[in-house]
This record gives sequence, structure tokens and C-alpha cells, in this order.
Amino acid sequence: MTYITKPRLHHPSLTKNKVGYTRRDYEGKVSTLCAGCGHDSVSAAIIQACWELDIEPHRVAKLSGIGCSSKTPDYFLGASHGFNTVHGRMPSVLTGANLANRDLLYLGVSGDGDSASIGLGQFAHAMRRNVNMVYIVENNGVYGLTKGQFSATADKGSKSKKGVVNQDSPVDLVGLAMQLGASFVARSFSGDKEQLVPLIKAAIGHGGAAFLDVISPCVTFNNHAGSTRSYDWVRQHNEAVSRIDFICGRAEITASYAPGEVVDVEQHDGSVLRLRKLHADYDPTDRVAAMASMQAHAARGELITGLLYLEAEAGDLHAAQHTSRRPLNSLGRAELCPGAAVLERINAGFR
Ligand SMILES: Cc1ncc(C[n+]2csc(CCOP(=O)(O)OP(=O)(O)O)c2C)c(N)n1
Ligand code: SF4
Ligand SMILES: [Mg+2]
Repeated sequence: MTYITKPRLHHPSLTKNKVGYTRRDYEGKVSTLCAGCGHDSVSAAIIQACWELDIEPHRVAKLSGIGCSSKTPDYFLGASHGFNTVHGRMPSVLTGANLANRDLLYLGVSGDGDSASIGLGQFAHAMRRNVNMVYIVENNGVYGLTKGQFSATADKGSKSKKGVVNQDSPVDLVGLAMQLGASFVARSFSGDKEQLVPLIKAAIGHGGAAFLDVISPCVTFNNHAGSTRSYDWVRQHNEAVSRIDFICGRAEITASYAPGEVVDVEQHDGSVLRLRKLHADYDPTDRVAAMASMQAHAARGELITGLLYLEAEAGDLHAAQHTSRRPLNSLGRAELCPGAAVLERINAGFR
């Protein structure tokens, strides 16, 4: 089942983007996830965002861990580079690949089990190092692949399908990412494509660690009454702080809104995030206020979504480490081994 490929032929009149690809060129294999799984909607949103941004598929490296969510890179961007790592180890493999070749666009896809349980340490260090990547957690509150145990993001007091009550406090990945220094933090819902697609585009345009927590219901093990990750619960408790329009650096800006309703934030690559604030007092550039607002909403049982925090000009790991601008595999012998005198100078710098 896992190896079903889609027919490569498609209708010649399908619309092509600026780099000559149809939307179908951004698809992957046929999904083997349960029908209705939120993760498939996230894959569709990634496909849409990459097609609309005219990204050449071979410029993308998609990495994941283990879980239903981590299987999804097989179902989108079939012509991109891919690496399915060990459970919870995606962030370190992504960091290494990114350090070796900064020219690719790094997309990490993970689950709440993969990132908040076994991979929590890896998640934390990738965020605090501000690795230039899009990091998506498809958060369903359970270990879907291993049949529905509570994950570390399950809310205290929420019920499993069999009626067991979760006694543990949840790990809030959004709060952690903000506290650890991620420069782009957002939350969305797999069932809200209008919000999710622009957020993914904005995350791609961001130069630093862009973290997206996407509530993505598991229809098989966590979509019942008593769950706080079901479609019904999220629809009833979703409180959006902003809506985003993403405007590429090169594209003409045509949209306009009444003054006071919109904030434009320019990103390092010249693209513009046009934030339609739903809450006039919400300021996504103030980390402390964003964290306080998130906790206040959580205490009222609300799940806030939208772009929660943004530091548009954050330098990434490469800027901090002064790494090579060129991919390591393009360096010649003389650059990789500049001789004993250079080594002596480096060693002297440590004395
Ligand atoms: C080292 C290791 N420990 C445990 C497992 C078993 N395991 C596979 S997937 C998984 C959890 C997946 O949950 P999550 O990341 O939330 O993904 P989902 O299936 O819910 O999308 C676990 C515990 C494993 N594969 N490897
Ligand atoms: S078990 Fe849950 S998470 Fe896994 S594919 Fe099915 S619905 Fe999705
Ligand atoms: Mg999960």
C-alpha cells in the first residue's frame, strides 16, 4: 500500500506556475493515511503553498521522524529531496544538512509524539539555534501510528477513546518555541486552509526557525467527545488572533485595507506579511506579550491560532556561526584543506 504511485501523465492544459510546473508536479504518492486524517489536509496545504510560491521542487529538502505525520512527506513534493530519520531525530539531521548546504529550503515535518516526547530535546535545540527551516508539527494529541496512546501535548483531563482520563500536564510546543527563541511562531488548524496556506508561505519566506503547530485531528483515535483535539472541539474553541496575506517580494501589491485593521511586516527576502488583526490589541512582534496572551487564552480553554510571534530580522544559525556561503560539496581541496599555516593561525586564536 505504501508504494502506490500516482500516474505521471496529466492533462496538458493544467495551469503552470512561473517555473513551469502544474500543481500536480508538487504532489507525492497516494496517501495511505486514514480517510479524513488532518495530516492529509496539511500535505495539501504544503503542496498549494509551494506551487503558488513558484518553488522548484528540487530546491526543497523535506525531513521527518517517525509517526503517521512523519510519513506524510511521501505524499507531497515527490520530486524533492527527502530524509525519513529515526523517531524524534529529525531536527539534528535537518540542522546538519542545513549547515552543509544553505541553498536548499528545509521543511521538517513531525508529530506531537515525535517532537514533544522522544524528540523534545532535539526540538528545543533546533529552536534556540534558530535553524533556518520550516518546522511543522501535525499535532493530534495522540501517538496515531501506535494506536492512540496520549501524547505529551494531550490536555490534562482530556479523555481517550476508551474513556481513560489524561492525568499529565501538556507540553505546549508553541509556548516552548517562543521561550526558546524561535523567530516565527504560529498555530493553525488542518481544517482551516485559508489560514494555513498563507502561514506556510510566510514561514517559507522567513529567514530563521519558523515553527508551525498545526492541530490536525486523528479521526481514528482522537476525534470523540472528551477529546480536545477533535474537529468539533477545535472548531468550537478556535480563536484566531490574525489573518495573513502573503505577498512575494517581486509581486505587485494590490490588496488594500482600511487603516488600523492591517499591519505590514517585511521579511528579510523582501516578501511582505500583511496581518489582518482580529484583535486590535494583539502585537505579534512582542514576545512577552504574545506569551502572556497565549496563556490567558489557554486558561479560558481557547486555542489561539494565527501568526503568534514574529521577529522579522532575526539572524539564523549561519549568521551566528559565520558558515560557508557555498554548499560544502562545492568546495575544492584547497578551500577544505588550506594548509598548516592557516591551521596554526586558528589554533593560535584559541590560546
Ligand atoms: C525509538 C522509537 N521508540 C518508539 C517508537 C514507536 N513509535 C512509532 S511512531 C510513535 C509515536 C508517533 O506519534 P506522533 O509523532 O504524534 O505521530 P502521529 O502518528 O500521531 O502522527 C511511536 C511511539 C519508534 N518507532 N522508535
Ligand atoms: S491513525 Fe490517526 S493520525 Fe494515523 S493516519 Fe489514521 S487518523 Fe491519521
Ligand atoms: Mg500525534
